[in-house]
Amino acid sequence: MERTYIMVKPDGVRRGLTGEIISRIERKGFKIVAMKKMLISQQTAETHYGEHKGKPFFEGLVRFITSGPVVAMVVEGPQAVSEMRRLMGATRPWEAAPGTIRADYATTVDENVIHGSDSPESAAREIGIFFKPEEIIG
Ligand code: YYY
Ligand code: MG
Repeated sequence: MERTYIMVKPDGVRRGLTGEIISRIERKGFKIVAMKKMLISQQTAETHYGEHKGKPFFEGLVRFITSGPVVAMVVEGPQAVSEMRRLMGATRPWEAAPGTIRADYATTVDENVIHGSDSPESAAREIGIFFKPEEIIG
């Protein structure tokens, strides 16, 4: 069993796509073991996206991810990290495979609806940023 950090980004929440995304995760057979709607602070956003600090899109990314509520989740299942990345599709929606969340619901890289951890190590780090251990109910 593996856990990953998934987040419906502010564009997805604004557009009313949260339910659709939750449905896809549940239909797949993965378990949502923690979930909350929240506003991310500037500082938390910079920590979460720390690997991108210094890149040209960093400031815009932090502004976007703090622009409205997100729905944060911990998703559990076999190969949850790579499987959720597969369900999400490529970062650039025009490169995402048809039927993936980003292919179906996004057109631009800066507003691509969903975040998912890119490795088990990132997942552990990101889950620790957004959830206390007691908020995760397996
Ligand atoms: O993990 P993933 O979200 O698929 O992509 P990352 O390369 O980690 O980039 C994080 C986030 O940054 C991406 O989802 C959108 C944004 N971004 C951007 O706005 N412009 C880029 N050229 C690259 C990434
Ligand atoms: Mg990433």
